[in-house]
Amino acid sequence: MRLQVLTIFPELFGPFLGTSLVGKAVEKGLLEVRVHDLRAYTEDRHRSVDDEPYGGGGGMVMAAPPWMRAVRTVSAERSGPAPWRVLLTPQGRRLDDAKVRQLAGRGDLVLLCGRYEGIDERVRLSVVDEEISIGDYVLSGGELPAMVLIEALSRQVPGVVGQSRSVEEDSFRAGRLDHPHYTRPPVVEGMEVPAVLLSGDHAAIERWRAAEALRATREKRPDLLDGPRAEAKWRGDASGG
Ligand code: 4HQ
Repeated sequence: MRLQVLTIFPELFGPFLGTSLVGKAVEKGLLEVRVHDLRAYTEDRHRSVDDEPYGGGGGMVMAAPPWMRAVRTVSAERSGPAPWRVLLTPQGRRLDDAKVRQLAGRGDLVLLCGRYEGIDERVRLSVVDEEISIGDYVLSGGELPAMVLIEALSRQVPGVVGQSRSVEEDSFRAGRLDHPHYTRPPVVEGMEVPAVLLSGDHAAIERWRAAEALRATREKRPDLLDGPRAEAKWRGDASGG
């Protein structure tokens, strides 16, 4: 999978793209990420990317021309199908597991990371295919949302997540939360590991984990178990996400 990022803070991505599972995916060539400095697409002496909002009010708005040039340039760099262009914004559809998988299947992506009060609306109208939000809170830029998306996408790329923990087993894939985990030491401040996990009875361990996953979901995220989407999922409908 190939991702391109447009930002005025490309330096934010360095350590992230070189570390842990994402770092390994990039190293192995399973994931290709190119980070572009939006300022490279400005044409004035000061390389300015923002301006005052029409209609007045506080804050600054990112001007359209550098974005238009940047998105069109990086989108046309390779022959073949045009990349899918995603704007990170609280106005977008909330990211979830189904959306991550859908985006992972779209092939190349261009991620637009805005700053300030946002980007001139005409950028969205002309060079954005989809708006994505990582949640209902306000950040100062789209860079962290882009990293959230990149990390989630990387886990969908075949070969990135080792066989020790299959992507198919992942929490949410099954529409429920994960079961609790334990490791050594056997006693921590008086709290013991559930005996079944030490029993060596793998069938019993699987039953316990399934029951605990269901219990945790009922207790912490009942919304995952009820409603039309969850019902469709248990029936195995495509619409169930
Ligand atoms: N932003 N999910 C970029 C967000 C956000 C979010 C705020 C995006 C500021 C300029 N993006 N603008 N939440 O809070 O994606």
